[in-house]
Amino acid sequence: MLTFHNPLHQGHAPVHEFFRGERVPCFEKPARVDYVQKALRTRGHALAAPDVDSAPVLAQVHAPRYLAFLQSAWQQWLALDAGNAAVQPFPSVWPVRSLRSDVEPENFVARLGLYSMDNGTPLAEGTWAAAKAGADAAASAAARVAQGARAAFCCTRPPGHHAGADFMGGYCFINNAAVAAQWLRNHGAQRVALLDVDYHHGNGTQSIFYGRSDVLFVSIHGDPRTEYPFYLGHADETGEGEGAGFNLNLPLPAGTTAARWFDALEQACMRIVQHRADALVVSLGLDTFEGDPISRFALTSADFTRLGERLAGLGLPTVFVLEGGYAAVELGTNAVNVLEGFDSKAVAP
Ligand code: Q9C
Ligand code: ZN
Repeated sequence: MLTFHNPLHQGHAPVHEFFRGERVPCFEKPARVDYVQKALRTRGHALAAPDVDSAPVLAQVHAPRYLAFLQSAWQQWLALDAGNAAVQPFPSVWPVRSLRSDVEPENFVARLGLYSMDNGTPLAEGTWAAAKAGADAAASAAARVAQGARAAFCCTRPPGHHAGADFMGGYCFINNAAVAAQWLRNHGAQRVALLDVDYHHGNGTQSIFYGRSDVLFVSIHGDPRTEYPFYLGHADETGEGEGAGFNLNLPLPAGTTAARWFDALEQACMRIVQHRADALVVSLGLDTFEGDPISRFALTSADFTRLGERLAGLGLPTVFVLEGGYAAVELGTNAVNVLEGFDSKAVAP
C-alpha cells in the first residue's frame, strides 16, 4: 500500500507521562512507528515522504490561537527558564465549568491548561515539527486518494484523534484524520465517512465534525463510563444542528472479544454505506489488540487482517491514518495486516 511516513516523528520524544499519580515511561514513543516502518519495508511496501503542505487545511480544522500556541510552546517554555530544556511541561490547572476559556492568560502553564484536556500529553522540543509533518503526511495521503489512488496510509506519530479544534490530549496535538477528511472535502468529495477503530473514543474528531453533515463520524471504542477519554463517546451523541444524525458512537465494554467487536463493525459499515460517502478515512488505532498494555479489548493479529478485508468491501477510496497502539513490538505486524487485508480484497473504486 502507498504509504507516507513522517520524517520528523522522532523529534517528538517526551520521556515521562503520569500513570496513577506516578511518572512512568511514555507509552507513545518513537519505537512504535519504527516498528511499523520496519514491517512495511520487510513486507515490500514503499515509503514516501510527505509532499503536500497541510497549513491551509490545518486552519480549517484547528483554531488560530491554538496553532499559534503549539507552534511556539517550546520556545515559551524555555523563555521561562533556560533549565527547562531538560524538563517536560505539564498543565496543572484547567478552565472547567464556570471558568473562562475566551481570555488567553499570559502565564504559560495556565495557557497550557487552556489548550489541554489532560496532563497525559507531554510536549517536547520537536513536538510541533513532528505534529506538523504528520499532518503533511495525512494531507499527502488524502491528496493521492483524491487524485484517484484506491488507498493510502499515513504512518505517523504523535497520533491525532483526541485533539480537538483548540486542544491537545491523549498523546495528540493535531488531528491528522480530520486533516485528511477536510482535504478530501476540499478536493472533490461531497461526502466523507470517518471511521475510528482506535480503542479510545475519538473525542477530538467527533467534536470537530459534530455540527456538520458532510463528514459522518463513526466510532467503535471502549465504553467511556470506564475508559479514556471518559467525558465523550456515549451512544446518545448523534450530532447537532446540520450534523444531527451524522455521528454514530458504538461503545463496547472493556473485555470485548472479536465476535462482538466485528458485530459493531458491521453496524458501522451499514451506516457508512447509508451515507453514500465518496471517500473513507480510517482512524487506525491498533490498541484494540489483546496484548495492548493500556487497553482492554481482545483482537488478535489475524483479526486485523479481517478488519482490512471488511473495509475494502466498502469499495471506497480510503485513507488510513495511524492512531494508537502501544504493544510496540507487535504494532508493525498488526498495522500491516490491516493494510494487506485491505489490498487483498480491494478492487478499483
Ligand atoms: N497513562 C491514543 O490511543 N492515557 N491515545 C491513558 C495511561 C490516555 C490514548 C493512561 C490514553 C490516550 C491515541
Ligand atoms: Zn487509543
